[in-house]
Formats: sequence, structure tokens, C-alpha cells
Amino acid sequence: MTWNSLLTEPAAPPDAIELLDLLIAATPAAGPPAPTPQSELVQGLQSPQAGLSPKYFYDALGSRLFEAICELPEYYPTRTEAALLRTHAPSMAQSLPRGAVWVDMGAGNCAKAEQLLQTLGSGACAGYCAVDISVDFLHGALQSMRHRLGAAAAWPMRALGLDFSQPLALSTAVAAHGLPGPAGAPRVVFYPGSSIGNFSPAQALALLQDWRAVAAATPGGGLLIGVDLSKDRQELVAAYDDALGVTAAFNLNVLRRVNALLGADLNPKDWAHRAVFDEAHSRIEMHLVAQRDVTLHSAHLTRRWAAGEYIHTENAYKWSVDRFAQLLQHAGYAAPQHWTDPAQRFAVFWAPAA
Ligand code: AVI
Repeated sequence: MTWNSLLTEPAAPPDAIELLDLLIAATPAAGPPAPTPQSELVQGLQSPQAGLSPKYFYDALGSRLFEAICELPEYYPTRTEAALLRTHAPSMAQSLPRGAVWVDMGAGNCAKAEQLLQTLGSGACAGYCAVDISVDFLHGALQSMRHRLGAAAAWPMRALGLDFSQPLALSTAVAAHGLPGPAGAPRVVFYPGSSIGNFSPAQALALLQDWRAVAAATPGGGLLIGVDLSKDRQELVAAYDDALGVTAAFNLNVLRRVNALLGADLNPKDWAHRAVFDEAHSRIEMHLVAQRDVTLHSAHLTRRWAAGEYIHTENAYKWSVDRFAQLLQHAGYAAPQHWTDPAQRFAVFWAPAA
């Protein structure tokens, strides 16, 4: 097994928070080495249709802009999912295992897990592992969660900094380092927020399979996941092109990230945000459209865009309940259960791992 970057803190007392920083990704020994951010960006920007992975949105400013997006009236997913998790918690509690180790994928500020675990009550959780690309941010989030929950969160916690978009990243990291909490406890992989939509169906399938391997390693586990559903085109486009221009700023901010990582010279003023719904793929696409002829200069690459050409920065796939249930079963899960809002905007699925 090889690791691109590994930094583990010394053994911690049982109620302390462990910090595990696998900054790029855990790479299985048999696979090719994970690409560096620079090589990944260069490859995307050099393609005939330039594109970037949406994971580059989330530097400190990008994460704050995303938090602001979640407050926007047009951006329905966050509040719809929160209401679903509140309203249906009693029904979820009947399906979810007690005494489980929770693996919170893309945990961010850990607020969603904190709220749900509080609603599910003591006994729901026996260990908590927050996974995100930035371990520094996670560590602070876990300290605050521990502080707020006090005695109600007596279980061990761990922050795992992992680029889980890389192949087999979670199962590889868990095989090497285990999870906090009792060894034989059921495992609940929690992926709220509909970020699964930011992966293509093939990528989503690979992620779901990797997480199933983790959840199926002990009896009783599974995946609890939030999924945004297909809906009216106008409502979808407004959610990704809001009147205040917060999503535009979020999209344009990725150019600063490109400049920082590649030593490039892109000027956000030369680009405009665009969100379109591609019906054939059932996905929102976000683009940055060149407003004039632009040339990117960097030691890593030179690339020219004519006015009107664009960089494809994000896909957000919108699923139907049936199609997502099929995807879960294709990934090896048992028949899932789901909860949805009256307008069928969003769904939360519980998929047992076996
Ligand atoms: C993180 N992810 C689920 C968001 C979405 O809706 O696809 C990212 C986002 N992009 C623009 N607005 C929000």
C-alpha cells in the first residue's frame, strides 16, 4: 500500500479527537498514483472542451460562498433536505442501526450529522468519523461539535482528510487505519447534501460501491444519502443562477484557485457565469464563458479561449427516485427505502449494505 501523504497524530486518549490527514488520497498499491492537483488541472484545461473538477471550488472563500448559497431563496436543496431529516427522523430511526459508527462524507462543518444524531437520540452513535478534503477545517468543526453536544457525544471522533473522489479512497483508508468506535459496530455511511449529483453516473457508481465495501464489513450497516431530484427547468436553473450573483461568485472564484495552483494569470473580469440544464443528461452544467479572447499563461501550460468559448466547471445530475434506487442496487445494496417532500424535490435514501 502506498500513500501520497500521510501524517498521523500520536495515539489519543479515548474521548479526544484523532486527526488523520491523507491529504491527496489513499491509493491502492495496484492502482496508478493519484494525480496531483496541478496535473489534474492542466489535463482538464488542455482538453478541447476545457473542464475542471468541482472539488476545486472549495478553498476557504469558496466554502464560505457555498454556505451563502445554501441560504439563498432559490437554492432549495439544503432546506428541503434539512426538513426531510427533521420530519422523518422517527421513521429513519426505525430503519437505521443503533450503536453505529457514522462515517460522514464531505462533512464540512459537521452540522447535518450533529443535528440528525441529536434527533435520533443517545444510543444511535458509537463513533463518528468526519471525512472531507480539508482536515484543518474538520478538526475545528469536531471540537465545536464535542463542545456543543457535551456528554451526549461521549463516543470517539476522528477527522479524516481524504480526497474521496479518487478510486477506492475510503475503503483503502479504512482498511489501513480502521474507524473510531467499537470494532464490530454497524457502519452508517452518511452523504447528505446531494453532492453525489456532482459525479457522473459512472463515478457515482464507483463511489457507492467503495462505500458499500466499508458499510458491509460489519453486519447491519448501510448508506444514508441525500439526492436532488429532477424537476422543472426554470426552478433548477434559478437554483444555480441566483439573483444576488452568489453562485456566479462561487463559480468565478475557481479562477483564483487555478491561478494559485498553476501560477496562472486568469482575470475573473474576463469571464461570466452561466448555468444551463442539459435535459439529455438530466444535469445542470455550470460554465465560465470567456467575455473576450483570453490567454492563460503559466509554467504548466498556455491555453487560449476565443470570446464565447467556455470552461465547464460543474455538473449537478438530477435523479429520479427509481433511477437512483436502481443505481444503489447496481452498486450492491439491498432494496433501499426513501423519504421525500410533498413536492418531490429531494429524496433521502437508506440503503442497507447487505
Ligand atoms: C455541493 N453541491 C451539492 C452543490 C450542487 O448543488 O451541486 C454545489 C453547487 N454548485 C452551485 N451551487 C451549488
